[in-house]
Amino acid sequence: MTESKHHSLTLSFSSRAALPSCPPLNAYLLNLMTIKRTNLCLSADVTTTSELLAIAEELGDQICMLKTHADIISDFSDRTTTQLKEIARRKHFLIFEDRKFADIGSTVQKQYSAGPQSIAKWAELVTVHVLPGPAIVTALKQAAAAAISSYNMTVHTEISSGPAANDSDDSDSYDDREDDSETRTGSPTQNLTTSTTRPFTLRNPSRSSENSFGTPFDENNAHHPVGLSAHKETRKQSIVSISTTISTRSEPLSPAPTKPFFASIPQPDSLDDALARLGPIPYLRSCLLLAQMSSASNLLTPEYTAACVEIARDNPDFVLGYIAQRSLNVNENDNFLTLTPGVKLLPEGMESAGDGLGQQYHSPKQVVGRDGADIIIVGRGILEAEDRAGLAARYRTEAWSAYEARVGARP
Ligand code: BMP
Repeated sequence: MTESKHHSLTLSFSSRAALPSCPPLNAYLLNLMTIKRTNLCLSADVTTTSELLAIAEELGDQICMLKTHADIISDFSDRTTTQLKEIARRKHFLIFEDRKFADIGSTVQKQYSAGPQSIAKWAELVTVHVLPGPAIVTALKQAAAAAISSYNMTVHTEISSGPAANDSDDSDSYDDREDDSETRTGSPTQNLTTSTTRPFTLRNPSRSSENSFGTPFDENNAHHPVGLSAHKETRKQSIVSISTTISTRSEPLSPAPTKPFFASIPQPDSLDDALARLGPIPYLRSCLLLAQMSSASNLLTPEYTAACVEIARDNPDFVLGYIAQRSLNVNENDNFLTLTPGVKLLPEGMESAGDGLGQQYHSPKQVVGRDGADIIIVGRGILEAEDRAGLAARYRTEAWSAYEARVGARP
């Protein structure tokens, strides 16, 4: 009797995105992959900002994700991430910092959000070892929420000035003063007793309102233009009340996508049209649990992997999936993504290969078709090639064909 396959192995990426329980970043990524027809993640293991940006620019159209190791970039700075994000926005790929957090909750929060890398600011995804226990995930989730609320906000400030509503304790209305001749600077909600003959004008209202809070009004001095007192005795008293309102409103720079946002466009007119409908990369954060490693004789035992799966199931709103060598979706509700490193185009008939440093490689067809990977992670197979774009295209085609064959999609 043949064992039936888990639905995540047979459903298309867009159908998985449309499942009601699929979190927004997962759904966005699955739809992005569908639109761009790529399940290739480039492992951009380069050591300078210029190399990183050049490779992102050159290969950005071919990938769904770019993986970084920020700590190997010798001139890493804010400029690195600002420019990388600009390329990611233009070429539509997620950024994934392969940080492999493995410390106590309090420390990983700082490693994630602070320091020269400030990863939470720029990487949609990070990798996590669950060795310290489940709190590493909940701590990062908390820090991610804090980062989203502090960085994904734009603050609109509106400043308005005008006569205060209850400014009627004098027979001289605001309009009545049209013939006043002094130019005055008001301060917020202050009653100015003046005796002037010139129109009352609020000079540079925005500056005034920003700067004058907390500045006590000195009736005899600061706001009285030179010569004002000379008129005091000759003109009637009038009360001027200026009210300055400063209101601020915060709203997300990038709102979370609402679902289902792809179901309605199964046959978009063009790539650009489909990407435009999908919308910009949402300001969301998730992590990937290192459940299995590609290196020979690693110590991630099956029990350890099973514990990872439990932690993922407890945090589906923050765990996008696994770094693993095969799909770990077993339960009915499992819809985690499987990202597999250790991938190389192998000569016909060759089952596996290594790099002499413990890395073990399998082909895109093996990992996607046979083992259920959703995304292949490829570094040196592309980076060390003469023709990087050509090799990226080959990895992309092989992995995408293996996916289509797996889900029974028409090419
Ligand atoms: P390459 O394709 O050049 O072997 O690079 C693989 C990349 O994936 C490296 O950046 C490595 O850190 C990462 N990686 C891996 O190889 N195996 C794992 O189990 C987990 C990883 O993150």
